[in-house]
Amino acid sequence: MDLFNQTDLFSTDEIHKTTFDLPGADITLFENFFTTEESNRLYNSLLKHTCWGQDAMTIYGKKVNLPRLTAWFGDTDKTEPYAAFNRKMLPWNPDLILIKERVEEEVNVKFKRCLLNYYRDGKDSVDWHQDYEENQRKNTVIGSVTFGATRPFQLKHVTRNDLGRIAIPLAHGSLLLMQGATQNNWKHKIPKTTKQIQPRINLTFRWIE
Ligand SMILES: O=C(O)CCC(=O)C(=O)O
Ligand SMILES: [Mn+2]
Repeated sequence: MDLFNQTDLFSTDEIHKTTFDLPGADITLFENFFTTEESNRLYNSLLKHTCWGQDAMTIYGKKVNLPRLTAWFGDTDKTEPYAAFNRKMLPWNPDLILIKERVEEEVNVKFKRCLLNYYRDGKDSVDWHQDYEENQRKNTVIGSVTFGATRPFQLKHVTRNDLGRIAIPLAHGSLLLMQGATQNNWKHKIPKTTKQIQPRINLTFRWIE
């Protein structure tokens, strides 16, 4: 299935790097970080071979399913608390090792784990949040890789409303690096949309225990 072939005559598979000048953030986008051919293969393979699970959150004593499917991978098979839920962490597989090593070439860290999110359609989303625990957010690295539909990655500063919202479109084969104190100063989300869109897979590589 080649759903995400670029049809634009002028587009190429060249990596395009953009840095965002936002206060208290260190964010770089690499478009075409993976070629269209690699991205199509990885999208299909991850979609088919990942053991996708339905996590839930408890809100006011009521169990509510997260609006997306997830899977955790990492260095060990320790359980990882996430969104008030314990999901088993699965060992790395060849697709994830390939992606992880390519991302690691751009940053001076070795990632310890990765959260996969599968957004089946426009109703799937992730609400405003910051990554990592509160006491860890001042110096972190997140490597966020997208395959499938382009969705806007919205950012808003934790305290400064005057800065407004920023939306970075994360396209098939892109890498978004968030470093330094980004998680401490900015929240992010993937909003829902009523548009008919293709599914999307996002991988966030993390390095703190
Ligand atoms: O899907 C995305 O681009 C973001 C996912 C995310 O923020 C998370 O899993 O923490
Ligand atoms: Mn996040």
